[in-house]
Amino acid sequence: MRIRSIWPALALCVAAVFVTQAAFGTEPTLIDQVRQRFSLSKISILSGDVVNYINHDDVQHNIHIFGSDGSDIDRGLQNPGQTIVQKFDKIGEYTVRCSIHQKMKMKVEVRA
Ligand SMILES: [Cu+2]
Repeated sequence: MRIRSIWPALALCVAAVFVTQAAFGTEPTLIDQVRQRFSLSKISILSGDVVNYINHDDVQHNIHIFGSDGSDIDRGLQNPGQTIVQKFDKIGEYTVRCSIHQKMKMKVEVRA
């Protein structure tokens, strides 16, 4: 009797995981900052998707995003070990740069 009563609780847990995944959508895209480079030079994501920029270097970086629509988002200084979580809502082409290291550059295509 006792063992049987655990199944409804387990089913609820599994259901909760699925509901949580549906609420938060897809997993974030991970971009590593290593040896003063972005791990990918170009990505294509859907509007509303999230990109996590993870600083694996022992120096500060910066995430500065320039949109083809003229938008300009500067996320400020990023310390070693710090992750910057950036959501891309608007469809378009973006260039992501580090204002400290000029060679750090990547493209983000955001589509519907
Ligand atoms: Cu940098």
